[in-house]
Amino acid sequence: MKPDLFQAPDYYNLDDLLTEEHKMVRDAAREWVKRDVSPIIEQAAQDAKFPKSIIKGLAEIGAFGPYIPEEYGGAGLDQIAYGLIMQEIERGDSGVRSTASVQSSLVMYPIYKYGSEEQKKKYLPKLASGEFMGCFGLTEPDHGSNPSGMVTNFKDKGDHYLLNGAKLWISNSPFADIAVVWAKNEEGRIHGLIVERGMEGFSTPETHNKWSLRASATGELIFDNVKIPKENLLPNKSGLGAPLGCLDSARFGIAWGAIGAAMDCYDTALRYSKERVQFGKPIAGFQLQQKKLAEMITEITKAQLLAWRLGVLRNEGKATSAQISMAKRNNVDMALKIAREARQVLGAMGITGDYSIMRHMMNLESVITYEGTHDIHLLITGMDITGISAFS
Ligand code: TGC
Ligand code: FAD
Repeated sequence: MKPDLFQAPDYYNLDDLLTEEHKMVRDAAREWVKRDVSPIIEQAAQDAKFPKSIIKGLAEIGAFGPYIPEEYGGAGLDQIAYGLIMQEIERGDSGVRSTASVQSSLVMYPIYKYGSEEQKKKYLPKLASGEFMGCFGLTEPDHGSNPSGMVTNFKDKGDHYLLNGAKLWISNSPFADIAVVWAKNEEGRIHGLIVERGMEGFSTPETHNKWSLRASATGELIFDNVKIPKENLLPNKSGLGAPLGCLDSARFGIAWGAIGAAMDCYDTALRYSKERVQFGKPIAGFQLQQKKLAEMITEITKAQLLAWRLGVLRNEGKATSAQISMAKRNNVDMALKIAREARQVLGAMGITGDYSIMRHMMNLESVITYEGTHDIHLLITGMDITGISAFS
């Protein structure tokens, strides 16, 4: 891959809306991505290998539990700082951001929000430092968009629970030390359970042949009569609202992260178009290329404003799940469209691994599907504004 010359676009002076702490956190993440992610990420994606070497750096920039209080090892930051970290990481690669999203919002968040004090003390500091890595098991082979139909279940056996079932498409599963798993009890009520690697009957086969998120490890979670100690049940919330609450936090991070991928594609296309000469002048001088670039920066700016406002609402505890859905849907779609346009600006060079655009484009095909598909988020908005569910 060519040297990382990224310059962040800020067309509406959004930096003026950020605090000094926001900028400090953002710049540290940006610097780390340039130094430790950009030089290795293309090869990792080509090899379809999660680069474990980045775990330490992710912990150091506060990407594991940015908003978890410091007493549990988190960085104690606000939601905008969390969003900015996700933006910078995804500027490097969506798969790297996935690892951070899962660890923070889908593993640390449920333990922090729904866990006992003992669970918080036992797991959160180790997850924040990267000593433990986690994954989140909601999706099943036959239940993706409709998680309430899940069949993974546990039975009360007196001094322990017995867990059976399977989860599919689980980020980080092949190397995770713990899994937060959603399963039904004998009454059909959904609960979260902490499953630890090494428990008998628990396996995590890797899913291969992905053309997307190749630098992120994806796999299954298989439970064959796994004995779960009773103290591993998350005691403070049950029902589908518990996992969906975690998704709110992760989807918010994705709404910011997608901006990072879009900014990288735009910046790369802008630079290339000024350097590439055809018909005796830089292609940036042709109206058709300017249209592409002008529309990209317009869409990025709108997405930045949406994410920032959502961050303010989250900080005030006022953001609704439907508002988060709108931002996730809009910003990922925006980023994917920009990646496709930006790739064309580079002509043939755009399909090579010398530039990041094609990798972003393929990654975003997963991002538009996971954490609720593009269409599911539209239906969430539809339900919110009409009061009528069109899901079933
Ligand atoms: P529905 O009847 O609407 O709701 C059931 C209960 O949940 C409550 N609720 C929420 N609570 C918190 N946050 C939200 N976002 C919530 N949305 C709904 C709701 O109030 C209700 O509570 P209660 O007390 O009345 O029971 O549920 P439904 O079965 O009709 O489904 C609704 C639907 C389709 C929107 C939902 O299930 C959905 O979002 N489906 C998409 C599934 C999804 O996003 N899966 C993601 C898996 S994890 C993942 O992809 C990680 S990728 C990680 C990475 O690598 O970055
Ligand atoms: P389906 O639900 O089968 O949907 C197929 C199509 O039908 C979609 O276009 C969908 O929008 C549409 N559709 C479904 N229902 C309706 C409806 N009511 N109305 C209209 N259209 C509808 N899950 C986890 O639990 N943990 C993870 O860590 C995780 N990581 C992932 C990593 C990757 C790389 C990927 C690709 C997925 C990951 N997922 C994870 C799973 C992800 O959340 C699901 O893929 C997603 O929720 C969609 O489920 P599905 O793939 O089964 O699609």
